[in-house]
Amino acid sequence: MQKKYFQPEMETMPVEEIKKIQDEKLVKQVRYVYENVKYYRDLMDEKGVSPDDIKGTDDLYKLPFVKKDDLREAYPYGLLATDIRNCVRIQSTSGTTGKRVVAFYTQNDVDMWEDCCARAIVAAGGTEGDVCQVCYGYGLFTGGAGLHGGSHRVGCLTLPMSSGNTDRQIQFMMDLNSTILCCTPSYAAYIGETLREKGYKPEDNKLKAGIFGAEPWTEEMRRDIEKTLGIKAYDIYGLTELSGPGVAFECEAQTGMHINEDHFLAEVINPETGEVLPIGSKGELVFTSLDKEAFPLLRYRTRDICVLSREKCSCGRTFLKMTKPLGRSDDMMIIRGVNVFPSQIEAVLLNSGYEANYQIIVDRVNNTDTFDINVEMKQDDFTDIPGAITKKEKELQNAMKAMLGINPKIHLVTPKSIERSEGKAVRVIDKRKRLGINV
Ligand code: DLL
Repeated sequence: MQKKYFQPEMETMPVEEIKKIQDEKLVKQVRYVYENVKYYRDLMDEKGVSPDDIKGTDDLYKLPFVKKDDLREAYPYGLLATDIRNCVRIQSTSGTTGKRVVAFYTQNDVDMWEDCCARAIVAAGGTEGDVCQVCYGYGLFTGGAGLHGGSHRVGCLTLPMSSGNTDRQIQFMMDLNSTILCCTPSYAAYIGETLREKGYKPEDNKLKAGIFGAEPWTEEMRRDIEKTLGIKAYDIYGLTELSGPGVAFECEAQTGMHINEDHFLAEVINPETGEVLPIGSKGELVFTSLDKEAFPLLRYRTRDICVLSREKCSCGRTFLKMTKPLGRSDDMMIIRGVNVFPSQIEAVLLNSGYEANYQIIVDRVNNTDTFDINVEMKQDDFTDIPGAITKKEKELQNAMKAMLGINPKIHLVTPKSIERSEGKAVRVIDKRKRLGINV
């Protein structure tokens, strides 16, 4: 049966009631964190704030911020709030200079996360009659696991494809009549293009909706994907630290993503000063989890820049809306859906005996991100033995792949050929900006 909401009692709750629930949950979550996580206790003690000072969401500003660096410092167990025996899952994302962010989940945490993804699927028109093809990566990345769990909850027939092997994706899509496609927008565009090349028209597939996120994309790209696949394309946002996809999701209005406010409390701050900005201002998105058990986060700085809105939505949902991320307040790049920091690349170069003279060039060609790194050889490495440089490039590529999880194209260039800068070195040239992508 077609449902409009997965959990209507929460998703359409009057705003004053949402605030009341958030007030109550925040008080509990802060006390829980203070009592169970030494790292937080120390941060709060240092700031002179105790759980008694937090009587509701209006007191949120009193709490210290937490950043990715804190997660790194506390790796792997430092922010765990429960006995490891209560945890049933970890997921992970790449972090700066090799240390990954590892997020832990109890069964309740997984249930909450999957509910959030189920809300997104139902908002995109999903029902138990749908065939949901999940081609986000499965494994440590949260995309596959999150949408997979959500699809089960809705009762869709779930195709756990993971990413890649486009011919097989298309074969299953056609033979098993997939109606919902979940993947990164660039992969959706690539699938669309491949279908077209194979001679399929949009009406030849049974797809009706796509749930696309994990990387920046534009309205132009949305229109393009909708046209080539003959679907409605919905945005979905999330981050591993908070659970994964489903922190926010788009509804039929396609005008921003509803934040699952009964689980995640959102603020926007000035990234320079930390000052909390009024709703409607552009700033860095900060999240506080409200009912997580294993890996709760208080005032976590996402580094994603966006604008929040409390305007009434035509879909009937009352949850706050966020715009697409409009950029980042740090230097993280998202390449083929994978988070990459220049510092990781630099670490590999230095560990492999190169100097920090390099340039990263990212572009999007035929809807796929290209990723090239020019690296200067040292004078002694310069050789004209045939194949020697190609061999070194391959070695460096393997080291990069091991660190980043994706394969850049390495170009060893002659010493002193990368332009030196007198100010801040221009390490990254992201040509995707020309496509209007908010990198
Ligand atoms: O990308 C979780 C996810 C999976 C979201 C599948 C949506 C779909 P991480 O790998 O931890 O988690 O990366 C989180 O990706 O801080 C944003 O910068 C970016 N991001 C996520 N969703 C979107 C989106 C997953 N819809 C980081 N638009 C976040 C733009 C997004 N950027």
